[in-house]
Amino acid sequence: MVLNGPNLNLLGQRDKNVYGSDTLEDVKNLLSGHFPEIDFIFLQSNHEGDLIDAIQSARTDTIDALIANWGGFTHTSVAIHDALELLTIPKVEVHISNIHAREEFRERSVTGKAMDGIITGFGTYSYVLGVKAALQLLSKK
Ligand code: CA2
Repeated sequence: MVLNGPNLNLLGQRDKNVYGSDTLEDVKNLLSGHFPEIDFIFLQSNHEGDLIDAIQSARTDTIDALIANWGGFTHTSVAIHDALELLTIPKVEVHISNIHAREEFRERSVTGKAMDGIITGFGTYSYVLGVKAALQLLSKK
């Protein structure tokens, strides 16, 4: 499952200097191009509750791993953090930009404390690296 948080529906339309020109549809295609054998569930929501519902829905045998860009909720959401703590599959957080090279308020990832790891700063290729990291974690299970 690949989850995308608030404003990522606007990817490729604004702030191209920070996030590049790929749209979220391009990211989806990038993943299916790199991993044709994987059946991705790819979602975006601007609503915290919807993202929490999706995390809870991943607590089934049918979802092998979670790759997520929580958008701005990364830096604020205790509720997403708490939902993640209850999810035991591999969980990889991804960011298009390098959150450590930007404003100070982006330095801290609240959600990241409940993920297995964080990939940040490789443009939309961060998603590809996120899937590779999840596959590595699954191979060790
Ligand atoms: O670098 C990332 O992937 C972020 O998760 C993106 C979030 C930001 O709040 C995080 O600090 C880092 C913002 C997503 C907003 O997406 C936009 C896309 C196009 C234009 C404007 C915003």
